[in-house]
Amino acid sequence: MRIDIITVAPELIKSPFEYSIIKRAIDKGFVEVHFHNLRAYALNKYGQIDDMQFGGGAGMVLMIEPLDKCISQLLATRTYDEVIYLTPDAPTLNQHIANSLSLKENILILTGHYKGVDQRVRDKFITKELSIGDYVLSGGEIAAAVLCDAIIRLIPGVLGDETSALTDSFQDNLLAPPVYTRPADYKGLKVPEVLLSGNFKKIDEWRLEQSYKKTQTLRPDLLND
Ligand code: 6GU
Repeated sequence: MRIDIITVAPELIKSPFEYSIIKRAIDKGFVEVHFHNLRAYALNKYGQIDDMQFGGGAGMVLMIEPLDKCISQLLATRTYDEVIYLTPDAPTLNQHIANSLSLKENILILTGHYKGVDQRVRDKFITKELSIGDYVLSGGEIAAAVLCDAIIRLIPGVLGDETSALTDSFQDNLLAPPVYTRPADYKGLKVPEVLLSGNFKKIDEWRLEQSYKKTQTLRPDLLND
């Protein structure tokens, strides 16, 4: 997979790609991530990429011209399966969407900033818009890191234990069950007996039941999906 990210703040987004599972996925060649600084496509020597919005109102808007130059150049180089715009005024990312994106070959991600981008950019280039939740961030960079992490760990082969992504919270619309490790008794705080029983059928049943109870209490909305 190849992911291209257009951003006005490349430094803000790079470090999550330099650690742990994501770094290993890149090192092993499962994914390539390329950052493109929108500033390099600025209109003038002052590096202008944004302007005040028509009709008045607070906040700057990313202009269509630098974005057109940047996106068109990338589109001329390869075919993208999705051109994603990250913005709070969009449907929310979920595990189902992450699963489907993890099977793509080329993804282009545009991160918003300030008041967002000129609507014509969205109309002309964007194939999918996503938010990462019902709250507002200062920019889309952190959201892009979140999206990429969610996608990359799902690419087949990235996780050592092939089953471990399948037992994540949300993979079957259920929250993950509680987990325990040694010691079995810590100052009287005991691990549930069933987990020590060696009866794996019982253990699976217990975990599923715990997942259901937890989901019913904390996220009943997931059970209605
Ligand atoms: Cl994708 N961007 C920004 N700026 N804020 C957000 C978001 C995205 N998703 C939730 N809040």
